[in-house]
Formats: sequence, structure tokens, C-alpha cells
Amino acid sequence: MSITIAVAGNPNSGKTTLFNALTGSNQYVGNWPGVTVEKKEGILIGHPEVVLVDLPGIYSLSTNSLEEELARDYLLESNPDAIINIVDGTNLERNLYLTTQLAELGIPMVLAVNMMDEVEKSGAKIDGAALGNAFGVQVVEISALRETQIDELARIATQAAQKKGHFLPLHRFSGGVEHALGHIEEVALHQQPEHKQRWYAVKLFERNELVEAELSLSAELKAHIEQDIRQCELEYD
Ligand code: BGO
Repeated sequence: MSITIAVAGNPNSGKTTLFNALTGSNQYVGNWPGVTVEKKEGILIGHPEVVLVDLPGIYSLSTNSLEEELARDYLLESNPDAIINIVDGTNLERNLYLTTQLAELGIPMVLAVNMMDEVEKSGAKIDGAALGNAFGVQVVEISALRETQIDELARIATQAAQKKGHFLPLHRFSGGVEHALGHIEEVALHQQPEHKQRWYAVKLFERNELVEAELSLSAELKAHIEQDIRQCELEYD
């Protein structure tokens, strides 16, 4: 049985260092379809059945940059079995914006908090359990550079991927926003697979034009959704 795990993270989070540590020399390089952006894949050391796909370094999945489009299309269309999301532990808050968006995709995910050597040197501590609970994912604290906890990350990610299941996103927004998202799912998204509905609802709530076009929403439906969004804008100023 072949398993695919996508590796996603911000630029400079240590993604290339991690990818090399996880795959060694078992890498092959091609291009993403239709563009000249490099696509790297590799076999996970110790797990010959697992293919790792290195996604472009990105800050979010919301903009129209080529890298974000490639990552988003891959994650939505190729249905990898899991995501390893690498975040820079010395810059956690900024990195978690992407994490929130990845968690909405309904794909099993493991959070690799990197640069723990630097975090420890600074005397800071990361509450991995609280972080994991907030997103409903497992957290592994690693140093890609020093190769600490890399085998543990590989083991946990493979385990998550082997379940070949979907994951219902756990992260919750404020009450009014959740109400709007629920309503958007109900009026516009009931034909989409259940695990993807939240992703689409959040994107429609963000007035993401790519997603609006992809779903071919009628003007009437768009107006309906716009009412939900405006209501929240009023409520939360
Ligand atoms: C340079 N710990 C520490 N301390 N550094 C790390 C770790 C870690 O666990 N993981 C990665 N780095 P990329 P993207 C560099 O290149 O993998 C460092 O963009 C330098 N280079 O070594 O490239 C890694 O693929 C000169 O640092 O990230 C690299 O996500 C001086 O984080 C940087 C200092 O890693 C980015 C660092 C000429």
C-alpha cells in the first residue's frame, strides 16, 4: 500500500532541512504540472511505502501567488494521506496562520515544531499538548538541523496517514463566525465531501474569488452569503 505525505510550511521554517533529514538521498525532482516550479518527492527513510511530497514554502493558502495556488491545488485535488506541517518554534504565532488553514482541509496532520534547539537555548517552553489540542493534531518537537526527534516524527506521521481517513477540523472561531460558517455550509456546500465543507465555507467567508469561481455560485447564493459576512462584520466591528 502506498502512502503519500505532503510537507508544508512557511519559507525559512526549515522545510528543506527536514525534507533532507526525512528522505536522505532518496529524492527525485520534477516540475509541478504546467509550470517550471521545482517539485521534490522522496521516500521516507525506514518507511519504503511512504512518498513525501515537498510543497512550496508558503505563508497561507489564500492568495493568488503561484506557490500558494500549487500547494492549494495539490492538497485539494491529490488528496495526500497526511500533512507534516513544519513550523518555526522561535516564531510560532506567525507560522500558525498557515497551520489554521491547513487544519481546515480535513486531511490528517502532524505539527512538527522545529528549531527546538534555538527555543531551548532561549529558555522558552512550548506547551505541545495545548497546541495539539487546539488543532486536534499531534505535535512533535524537533530540530531538523540536529536531526532530533526525526524518527518519531516519521513514525507518527506514517501512523496518521495509514488510517487513510478524513479528519474533521477542530479549530473553532467566535460564535457569530461559526454561525455564519454553518449557514454557508448549509446553503452552498452540502454537495461537497463533508471533510472539505469547512475549508470551502471559510474561503467563501473570506470572499475568496478563486473559490467562488470554482464552486460556480449563483448571484443569488453569493448575495445570501454576503449577508452572513456583513452580519459578522457588524457584530465584530
Ligand atoms: C541557513 N535549528 C536551527 N538552529 N536552524 C535550523 C533548523 C533547526 O532545527 N532547521 C533549519 N534550520 P531551510 P526552508 C543559515 O541556511 O531548510 C536553519 O526555507 C545560513 N545559510 O540551516 O532552508 C537552516 O526550506 C547561514 O539556515 O528552510 C537554514 O523552509 C546562517 O534554518 C534556515 C544561518 O532552513 C532555513 C543559517 C547560509
